[in-house]
Amino acid sequence: MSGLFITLEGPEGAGKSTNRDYLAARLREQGIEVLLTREPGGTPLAERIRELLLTPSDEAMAADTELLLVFAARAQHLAGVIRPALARGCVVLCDRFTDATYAYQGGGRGLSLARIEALEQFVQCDLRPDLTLVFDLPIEIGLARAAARGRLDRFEQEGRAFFEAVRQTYLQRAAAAPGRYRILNAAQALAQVQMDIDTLVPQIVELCRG
Ligand code: Z5A
Repeated sequence: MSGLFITLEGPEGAGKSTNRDYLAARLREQGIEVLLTREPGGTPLAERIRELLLTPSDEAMAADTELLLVFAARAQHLAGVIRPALARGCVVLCDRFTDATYAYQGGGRGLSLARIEALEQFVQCDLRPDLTLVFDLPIEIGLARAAARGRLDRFEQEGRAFFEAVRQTYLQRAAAAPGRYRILNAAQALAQVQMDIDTLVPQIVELCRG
């Protein structure tokens, strides 16, 4: 038995966490076993790495350090949570995964795609998401939502060009592999975004049962 690996991606404040919970509820109504998780994080050790990544510090973090920490957390998460859940036949709904590395460390920081691809292969072997939902919105709207929450984390302190590169990287990756990605307009009212998710639920149920 093997489960289904679904990732939710997008810039800050796009509604990934909110809609991950919503999608989980819709799938559970169909009798599907769902595991919710997030990156960076998802296990106690990976959550400690998340703290290192998100907490602003006087010592600037080198871009390569950031990349390696992201993949170190991912290796732990895969071993401890994602692979076991998929092996049990669960649908894993993961708030961010390696597309975020391409978007933030590749697009945002300008690290080479070849380096990210090499680490992706090393850490994940052949595991890739079955489906990726990209919650897309103009960065000003997302940053305003994130700012309304209070103190900004280390990434949220970046400038506009960084977030525009993040957004464009997501859109380019989705355009290059339309079979795996679904783009949702996350600038709409939440109720409308969730109606769009509702239209995806039958496809996801079919993938689970197929
Ligand atoms: N990162 C990385 O660099 N490389 C990697 O490989 C990975 C991650 C995996 C942590 O991610 C950081 O790690 C991230 C990239 C980096 N950058 N940052 N910061 P995170 O997922 O924890 O952080 P985030 O993207 O900032 O999460 P977020 O701001 O919580 O966004 P969200 O989950 O997409 O949104 P939300 O919490 O569901 O909603 C935010 C607010 O907007 C909330 O008050 C909602 O009620 C509201 N909301 C949501 N949807 C709507 C709509 N449609 N209308 C109005 N209001 C809405």
